[in-house]
Amino acid sequence: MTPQAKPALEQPPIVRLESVDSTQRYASLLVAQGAADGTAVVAETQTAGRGRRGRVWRDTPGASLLLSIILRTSLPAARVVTLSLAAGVAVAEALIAVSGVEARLKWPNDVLVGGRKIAGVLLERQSDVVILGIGINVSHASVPEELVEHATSIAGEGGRADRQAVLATLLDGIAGWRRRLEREGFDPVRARWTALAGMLGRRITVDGVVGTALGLDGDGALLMDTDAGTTRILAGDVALLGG
Ligand code: BT5
Repeated sequence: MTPQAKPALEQPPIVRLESVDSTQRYASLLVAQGAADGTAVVAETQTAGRGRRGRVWRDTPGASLLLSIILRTSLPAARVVTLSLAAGVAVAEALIAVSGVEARLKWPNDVLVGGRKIAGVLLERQSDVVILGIGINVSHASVPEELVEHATSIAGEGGRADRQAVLATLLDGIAGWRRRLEREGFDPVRARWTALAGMLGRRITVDGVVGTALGLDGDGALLMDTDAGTTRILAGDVALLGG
């Protein structure tokens, strides 16, 4: 007789949907129904995918990885935003490990390959629960026609476009980085984020302010060297300038 396999640790549920307006909205309904910590909602397509600041996240059915994860975190409210940086790290690591593409991070929550966006992260809160939304462009069709200059996909970068493998690695990565954040604070995430950042030392503008990206402070804010000295950016949209 072969020895008994160890009982598998209980995995949080994954809810799989064909089409939904937004996995974020669907997840918020599950939160209201008491969904377990770590529950993930994964959809083949969204009819009203959300970006930040009221923007839209686009997809083509079956071509993208679209998910929301419910996190009942023990982090204090002021620290919750660091979860989106941890999620960016987990996305970049999954893309590098599974797909073999050179994923790099752009503050606050973009994942880029060769300067083009391959994935986005959206953190929303529902009272003390966090709903972390992630969209990853997997096959060529996932990139909207009008965004081809600014967006790319795993397949477009010649990577291994295996959605299930990326999803499994990503869910493990998020669970792991979330645990570290809760137990050890932001420093390990900040170190890994910095190592994967593709923008530090570059000239950038953030909502009209021009300067050089320096790094993250202990709260996850972006530090920027500007004419007025070191400036802390808490929220905004970064554009990389040439050079
Ligand atoms: C984000 O917003 O990058 C966060 C995107 C999160 C999407 C996921 S999908 C699963 C879950 N359910 C949801 O409803 N949302 C989450 P932001 O930084 O605001 O970027 C949005 C901008 O990226 C848009 O205004 C477009 O310019 C661009 N964009 C839209 N679709 C894109 C795509 N597929 N690939 C690359 N860029 C895209």
